[in-house]
Amino acid sequence: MSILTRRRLLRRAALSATATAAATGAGLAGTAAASAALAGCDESRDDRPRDPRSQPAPGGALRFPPGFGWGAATSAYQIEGAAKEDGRGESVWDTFSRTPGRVRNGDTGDVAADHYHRYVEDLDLMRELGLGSYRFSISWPRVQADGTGAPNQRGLDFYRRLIDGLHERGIAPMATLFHWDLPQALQDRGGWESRDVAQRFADYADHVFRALGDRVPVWLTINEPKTVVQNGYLHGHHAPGHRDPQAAYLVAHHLQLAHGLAVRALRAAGGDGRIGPAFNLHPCYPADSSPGAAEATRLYDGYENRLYLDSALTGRYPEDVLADLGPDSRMVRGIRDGDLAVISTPVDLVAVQYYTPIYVTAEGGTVRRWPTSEAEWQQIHPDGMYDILTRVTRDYGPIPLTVTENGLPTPDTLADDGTVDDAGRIRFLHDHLAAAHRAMADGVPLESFHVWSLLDNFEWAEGYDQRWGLVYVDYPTQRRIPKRSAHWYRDVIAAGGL
Ligand code: IFM
Repeated sequence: MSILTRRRLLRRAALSATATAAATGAGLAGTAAASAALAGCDESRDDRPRDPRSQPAPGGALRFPPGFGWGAATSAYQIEGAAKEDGRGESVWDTFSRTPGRVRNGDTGDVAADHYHRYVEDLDLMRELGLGSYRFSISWPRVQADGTGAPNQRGLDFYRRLIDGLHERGIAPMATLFHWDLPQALQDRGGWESRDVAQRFADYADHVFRALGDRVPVWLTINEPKTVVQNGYLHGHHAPGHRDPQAAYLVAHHLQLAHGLAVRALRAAGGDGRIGPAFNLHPCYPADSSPGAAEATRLYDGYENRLYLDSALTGRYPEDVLADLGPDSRMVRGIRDGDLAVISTPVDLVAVQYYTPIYVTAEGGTVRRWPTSEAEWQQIHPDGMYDILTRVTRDYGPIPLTVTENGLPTPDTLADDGTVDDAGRIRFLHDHLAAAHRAMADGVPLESFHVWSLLDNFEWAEGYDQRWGLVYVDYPTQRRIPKRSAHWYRDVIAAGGL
């Protein structure tokens, strides 16, 4: 592995997230105090320079097309709780979060936002928001406790009830098959370092498609393979907590292979569901105008973006990344004839998750250009949304895109009057939606946008400290309280734009 790669691996900021807690059973319509707070807010927490006259207010000039999918997203381990119920098996995140020192405050997803028991209330919240699309994930260990064999009907039944509840409320389900909660039993057999796990994933996907395929119009295969690779296997901040670059890129290949096998499983199962990958993409910019920075940025982009996009959409791994890894790397040695054809099985759409840009120095390190959110890895740069969306369309053609995650953690607190004023989130979402709108005006076939996240939740290694939700969760009581941003987003949806 090259020096540049090594340095990059060492300096790469950790991508990890948050969640927190608290709130009320009152729906959006019922939270008059929160609505009243819409009138006057303190934006001082958002420290970016801005024109003080530019208050984001829905109903302005930026209209999205009729039928645009206004959505919000969650994932199973981050919200469901019910860790030991109805036959659910252990996942790598159960193991990891229960290991002392791995997660802030020793938090676990055992209870999380208790969505498993409160999903009806959460469905009603979604309806009150006016969501047209809800992106959630299916917990593999709920469906197959040990990751293999006959499916657990009680696990599938939960998702059937959730999906039926979405349809009853006019909300389109978008289901992710894997959002990091690998069954621990499969980890014990090598996890994603084992090629066999890709086949196990295809079998699991097949069970899910046969049970739920008639009711889910859009499937996503693997959430952010890059985060599993980087956080799970390079930096060790996420489950399974390894720090092994050689293993990391073999894992990347197996995750991509698993994606392709799942796409094929959906085609084999029949039906008219659409499917695609879910990539967190980072626009990479040179930190200065030197040729060295340009060159280093190109390779950085290869590891961040092209490794996943190129293999899934063109059937080739980027030559510069393969050369940097070297022919003796475990990944390169692990690629077999026919793998790239599987990985690049045609998909129906690509899900883009955008949070932050990356600025790369000639030495292959990174620098900050913009203020960060509470997540120190996240620089706030809405133009990056435009850049990454237009780049995917330019480089890979007019395949339909969906933004399946965009958001930030803000220091939300529940005020005495029962409101949560997250003005920074409103500004952030306004500016990123405006950038997405601009990309659409320039030809990007973007069909939907999902805020991360619907609810405050378990933000992985950050536990419940960071709050990413439109809806505040008061963890001691599990009350849901729509934040000011939830009211704002409801109005955006109702207006069809900004
Ligand atoms: O919370 C995570 C999510 O699980 C995957 N994408 C990034 C989010 C924020 O860190």
